Amino acid sequence: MVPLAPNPVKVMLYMAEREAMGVSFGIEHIVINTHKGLHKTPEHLARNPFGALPVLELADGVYIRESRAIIDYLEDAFADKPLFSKDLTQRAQQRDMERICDVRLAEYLGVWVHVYNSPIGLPPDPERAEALHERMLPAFTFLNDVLADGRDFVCGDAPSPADCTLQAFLNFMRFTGENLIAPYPHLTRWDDSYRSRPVIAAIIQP
Ligand SMILES: N[C@@H](CCC(=O)N[C@@H](CS)C(=O)NCC(=O)O)C(=O)O
Repeated sequence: MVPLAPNPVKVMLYMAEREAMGVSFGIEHIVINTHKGLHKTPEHLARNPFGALPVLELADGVYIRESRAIIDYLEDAFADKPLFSKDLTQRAQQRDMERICDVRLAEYLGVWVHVYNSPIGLPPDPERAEALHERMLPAFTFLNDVLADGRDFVCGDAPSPADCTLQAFLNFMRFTGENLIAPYPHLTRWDDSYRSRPVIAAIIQP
């Protein structure tokens, strides 16, 4: 994992949420420094041929290479005190919201960071940044509307993986020095309050 990249951070936030609930994973964290290109070494490509992070290695040597699949595995393997609700409808809503955060926001935001002001020094592309920003506007508006009722978390009064996905990518956005959510007061309130919780503040940048 790497403490800055959003997909590893998403899993780290998820694990922190569960650990705060008393779950003990006993999983060793290994940091792969992407600045130094260590995610493209033969050693890491053997774990994940796409050269991406995070990766979870299971006890039998199987690798899980997608952040959401890692979260789902940890939900199933450590089933006591899950982060997804046991209520069928609520669980479906939480999954729905997590996918919306990922597919309608995170996928664009992750690229936007690198073309706007890349923390690893990739060349800026203002035109592409603007086009990606436009793609994110419906998700920003949707999330701002959802949070307008003053709820503490994306899906109501308890944290869910949707909060982890959303926060991991907003945290990544902050490395650019730009704040795309400034026009969205309810989203901003959620962002401030979610990341100031000690369990989360211990992982992400202040
Ligand atoms: N869909 C994958 C995306 C993984 C991904 O793109 N991770 C980034 C870090 S946030 C990465 O390793 N990028 C380096 C690369 O792909 O070369 C997931 O959800 O885990």
